[in-house]
Amino acid sequence: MNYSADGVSKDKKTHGVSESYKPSSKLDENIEELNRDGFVILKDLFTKEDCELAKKKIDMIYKNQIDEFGGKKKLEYINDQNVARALFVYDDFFVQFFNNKRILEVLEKCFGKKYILNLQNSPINKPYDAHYGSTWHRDLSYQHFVPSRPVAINVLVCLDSFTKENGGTYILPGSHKYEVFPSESYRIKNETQIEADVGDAFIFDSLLYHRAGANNTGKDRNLIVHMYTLPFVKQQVSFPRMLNGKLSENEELAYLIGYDSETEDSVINWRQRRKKRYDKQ
Ligand SMILES: O=C(O)CCC(=O)C(=O)O
Ligand SMILES: [Fe+2]
Repeated sequence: MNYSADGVSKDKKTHGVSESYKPSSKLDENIEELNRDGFVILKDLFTKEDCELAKKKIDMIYKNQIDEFGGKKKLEYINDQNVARALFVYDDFFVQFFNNKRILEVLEKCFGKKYILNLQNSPINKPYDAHYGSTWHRDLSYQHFVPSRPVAINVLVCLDSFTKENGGTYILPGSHKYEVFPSESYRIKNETQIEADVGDAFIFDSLLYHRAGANNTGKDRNLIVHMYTLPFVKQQVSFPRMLNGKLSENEELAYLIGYDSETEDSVINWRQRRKKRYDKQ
């Protein structure tokens, strides 16, 4: 934008402003929102059919995980009921949700080329019921530093629409930029509820304070929660060790799953991995 001598821009929308951000694509606009407000919503990434099928499959995976752990009571004992974890390890149908081109292009703008999937879980937001996500938190628990660039980014895929009635996620916009959790009066004044449609992705900086809303409908609110991180952050569970070589054929997907950022068991193994990289060059 050009400025006249008195600093008034040609379109007369600013004066005294000599620096402004100029997005050159829709993607740049998304990144601007994500950086400044800490969140952005991408519309229509997944079909209704795939979202419906995902819900059925999540139900089956969750039942399987209840059995794995020895029953529902035991999950309740550790306060981990109503969440299915590591979905794509149980069914590779779920790869498409974290390996989506439009999501990855946002992530690459934020992280550069090197980042991994840290988790893929599905909390099942039951009517009139709270879970670990219903109180204010950051997805990097206990962290109070704020980095100059994102270390972790969440992508929530809406399998049901997020509405005021069914408890769409509440956020505190811009809170990823501040170390300390704000006061109650600030929270009440500034909390904003996310509304989105089936198939949308709600993307936010993992340091943004958020909570699930109260579900006051008779139906579950389903979603898939992803967190992606720079590779030095440990995964919630080790996908490479769970998969044991599965899904490692495609190099980019393998990197995303974390095959290249595991801690090695020995110096020999560490050097073998490094050798493979040199062999390729
Ligand atoms: O259910 C939601 O809207 C948010 C869930 C959440 O914050 C989490 O799983 O960490
Ligand atoms: Fe969360």
